Amino acid sequence: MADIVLYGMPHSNFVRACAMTALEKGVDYESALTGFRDMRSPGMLALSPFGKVPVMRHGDLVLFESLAIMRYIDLAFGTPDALQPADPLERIRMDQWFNAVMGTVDRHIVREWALEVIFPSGPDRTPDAKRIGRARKAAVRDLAVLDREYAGRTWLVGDAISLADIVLVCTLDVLDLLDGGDSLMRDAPALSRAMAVLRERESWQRACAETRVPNWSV
Ligand SMILES: N[C@@H](CCC(=O)N[C@@H](CS)C(=O)NCC(=O)O)C(=O)O
Repeated sequence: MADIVLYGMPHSNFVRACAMTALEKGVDYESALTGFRDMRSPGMLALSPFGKVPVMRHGDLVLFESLAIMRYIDLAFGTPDALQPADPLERIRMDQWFNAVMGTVDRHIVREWALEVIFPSGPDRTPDAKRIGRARKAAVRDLAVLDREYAGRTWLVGDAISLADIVLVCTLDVLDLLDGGDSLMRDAPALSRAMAVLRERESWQRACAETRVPNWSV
């Protein structure tokens, strides 16, 4: 029997971030992958009252919100807190960057750009080009910020991989699926180098293999 169950859509950047965290910690997880339609089912709402994924179950414990899940996995398995800086101030900086990825980078790249392509809001169900244009411009600014932060370093915070790097690589990977998205990374050499290091990790490669879907039209 697997150690934990992870619920979520296979292509969700946050679900993948939880899967990658589990793989970093050597945790055996079962994927209870679900589609958009199942998200509001009574069974899912009982686990996740806001109707969002990821959700994690470990025995009787059920958690929603990626940061809580990833922190829990990091605390409960293997060497506790190995994916978070030991220094308290550095740990606060990790939270800062995690929340910036969750609230800003994800909003521009995933919510306002990728989801506009998948669920077009324009007339005749075509993507709203203006909305996408604004999101793209905002994403360029976000990448410039991240590029400055990674300059001369491998990890966003401290001297080892942390939960902030993990959520970031899972979020920026969405760019590869967007028309013209991958070219944005060309102007961000330090960020590109850091993402390449993360993509070499076995945890990344296995998380992708276990969570990638061939197209997004679920
Ligand atoms: N802050 C939440 C965000 C979760 C979230 O937005 N998940 C998306 C999938 S990536 C979702 O459930 N979307 C469905 C919806 O909002 O109805 C977390 O970290 O778990």
